Amino acid sequence: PFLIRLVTDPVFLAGECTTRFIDDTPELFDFVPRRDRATRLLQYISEVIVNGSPIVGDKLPSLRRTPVVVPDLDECPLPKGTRDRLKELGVEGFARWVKEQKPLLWTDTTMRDAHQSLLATRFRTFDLCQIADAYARLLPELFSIEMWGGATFDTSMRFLKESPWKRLELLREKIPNILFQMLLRASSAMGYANYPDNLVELCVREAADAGIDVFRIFDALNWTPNMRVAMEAVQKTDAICEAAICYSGDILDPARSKYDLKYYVMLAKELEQMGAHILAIKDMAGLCKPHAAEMLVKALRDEVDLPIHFHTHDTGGVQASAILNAAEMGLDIADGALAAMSGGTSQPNLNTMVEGLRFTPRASTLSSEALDRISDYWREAREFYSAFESPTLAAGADLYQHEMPGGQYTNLFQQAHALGLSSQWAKVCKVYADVNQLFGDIVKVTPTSKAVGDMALFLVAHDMSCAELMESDRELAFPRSVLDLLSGRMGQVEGGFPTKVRDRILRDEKPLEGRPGESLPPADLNDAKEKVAKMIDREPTQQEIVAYLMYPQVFEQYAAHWEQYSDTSLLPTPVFLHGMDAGEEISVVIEPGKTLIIKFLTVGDPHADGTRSVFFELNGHPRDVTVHDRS
Ligand code: BTN
Ligand code: 3PY
Ligand code: ZN
Repeated sequence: PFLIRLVTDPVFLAGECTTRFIDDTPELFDFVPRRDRATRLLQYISEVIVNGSPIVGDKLPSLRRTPVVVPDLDECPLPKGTRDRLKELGVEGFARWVKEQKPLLWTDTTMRDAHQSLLATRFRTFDLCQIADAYARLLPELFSIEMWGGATFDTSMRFLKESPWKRLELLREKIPNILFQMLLRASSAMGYANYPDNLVELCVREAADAGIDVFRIFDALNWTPNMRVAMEAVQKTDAICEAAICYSGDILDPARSKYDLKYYVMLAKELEQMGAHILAIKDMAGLCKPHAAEMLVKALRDEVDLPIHFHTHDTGGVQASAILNAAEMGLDIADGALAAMSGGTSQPNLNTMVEGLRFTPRASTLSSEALDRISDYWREAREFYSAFESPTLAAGADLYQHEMPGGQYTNLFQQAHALGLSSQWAKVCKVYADVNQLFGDIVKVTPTSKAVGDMALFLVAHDMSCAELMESDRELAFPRSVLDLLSGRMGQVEGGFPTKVRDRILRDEKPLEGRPGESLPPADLNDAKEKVAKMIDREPTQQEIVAYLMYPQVFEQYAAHWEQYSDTSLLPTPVFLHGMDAGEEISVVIEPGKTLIIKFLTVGDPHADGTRSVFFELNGHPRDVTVHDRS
């Protein structure tokens, strides 16, 4: 039987074998031979051709199937950038350098927040890497590239079946000269719940080792005790600790006194005391109006010694003004997204803001030509993801009532749509605002925004108002996120949640006292290591252990996908999402020097057992794959 298995082993047949073939292929001696990468990739492509991809579902096909041509920059030297400067000056010296700069400095969020807010975080490493070299060579004056954290960690494994760590490694290789920035949800790290302190520390250490230079840390309730563990962990590395105040309410409105100017100044001073190197204003919902931004930056300039970095979303359409006004008041760094990925729930347009400041004292040395050239790439690559675009969904002035974060706005609409509630979208927004008041007017950003959104959908689906909820004592199965929020598992709010509301929702459950991280048992790293080893059949890396501990089920499914299909992140995006057209041919580099030429021929008629054969040419040789037709 060994000989028979050998001559039918696909690696052997595909000519992929080397002289170490027998040593490297112990599974030949198992009764179920493990299939080689080419076969597993063909299996994946066949599944998508016959049954469609689960992440696309019944969404419309992409606008684009052909690869995007990228600029050839071989002749272009690799200039020194902010990362070289950080290495040269150290963190403190670098922060001083930032403050001394006349030009407004810029962070490009296209690789993280922009696609998180516009395309449900679906951009794949494959497409990010294509343009990475152009960033390194053409935009060395950028302050930083935000390319990690937030929802990318979860989404890359859950939907894209690719490793967030590998993304960081590949981009780092291609862009050695510009600072890389990530968004860290303080004690929730890259997740939706508070994690044990040792796991938060490990996340930070691994991310810094893998190449993150700037950690933007926020707590979803602006509760500073919940930021300390993450901040101190960053301070133990060579990376920059950028601590964020999350902006809520309206400092211009005297009637909204909970989040007034004094509140933000106090918070900023506290973060400075806690050792922040940079202060971020994180305006996740785009509420910090042009004159509010001016007032806030001016006050913070006067009261705090740190460089100030402003992040906003253009959901309401007027936020470029907020940035330009803040620049007048001495803002040091601003976030924007490249033109083709800007606007709406994403960041304001970096290309036109840079041009808007040309010939002023805050003018940047960034090349507008380079920005436009790279934006052209994003415009074309975005067409691969048209299945994930939201319908036109402009916010009205009600944005300032419901205060929904940019990343959540399109997402919650999709969730409402899935529940058959999209025709009641205005009501969902109204109830979202009511729920916020019911909970005591809280800061809403991941994960607290998710709790408010889940509660709003829950109430609309039950056709119930906040008042009716409070009047009735009917037992209801509230969303998990709502229970987590009101029980204190996401951290505490200054002054606590309104007692009546908390009791109505938690009933007999006793809320948590103090900081959740204090009462959570430490993550058991050895146990995790053993479990992951079983899933992936080898000794796991620390990065894989972190991924598993943050998202146990997602990681398990991700590992199962790899076992079944190998590394599908190597496939071009249209193939990954939508399969191939008959007659189409692609080449897939599975490792340096090893390329698969895959040509899809046709799908056969169904067999009696419900399977179909899918016919390919692989490196010129006929191959067929059997899949169950579930369509
Ligand atoms: C924010 O609150 O500022 C951003 C919200 C991020 C939403 C992410 S996208 C994927 C995941 N699914 C959700 O429903 N929420 C998160
Ligand atoms: C995230 O946590 O992912 C955010 O973008 C918050 O604004
Ligand atoms: Zn954001």
